[in-house]
Amino acid sequence: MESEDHIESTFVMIKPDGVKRGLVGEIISRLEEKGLELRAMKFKNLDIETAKIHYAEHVDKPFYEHLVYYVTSGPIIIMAVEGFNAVRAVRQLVGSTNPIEAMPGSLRGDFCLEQVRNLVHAADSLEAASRELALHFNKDDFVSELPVDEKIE
Ligand code: 3AN
Repeated sequence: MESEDHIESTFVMIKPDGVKRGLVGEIISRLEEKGLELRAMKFKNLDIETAKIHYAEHVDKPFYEHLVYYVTSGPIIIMAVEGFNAVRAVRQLVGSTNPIEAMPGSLRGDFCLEQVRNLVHAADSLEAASRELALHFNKDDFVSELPVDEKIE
């Protein structure tokens, strides 16, 4: 079920092509500039077992093996991102699955051409976000809201 107008947490992954091409800063900036906040972040290599679980819904698709191979082929960044209607907000920033159809101004629209190597993954529903956050993070990976308006003496 899609949520309506409230604070949500969603799962975002910068895929190996995004890391390799040096687009980590750009992607995180887009999220931050939108007003979304990071709650957890890891720089890691994804193991094959976790990649298969993450993409389980695509197990019967012809691109599944290639997708699992690709997403485990180099380091990735995974993030928990929080904000108002975060699931839909991040999907809009990311753009359509096929980068050729993704709108200019979206990350995929601006920075990639191919369907498999499409830069960034973002959960497509609140249910998917909960499932993916639980798959990739532990409870103690999350930070609570920072008092950014207070000076640290
Ligand atoms: P999205 O990442 O936009 O939610 P999904 O969940 O349909 O898209 O697909 C998951 C991933 O599978 C995509 N990010 C892309 O890397 C790959 N993929 C999806 N459709 C295709 C396709 N037709 N050919 C090749 N790869 C695909």
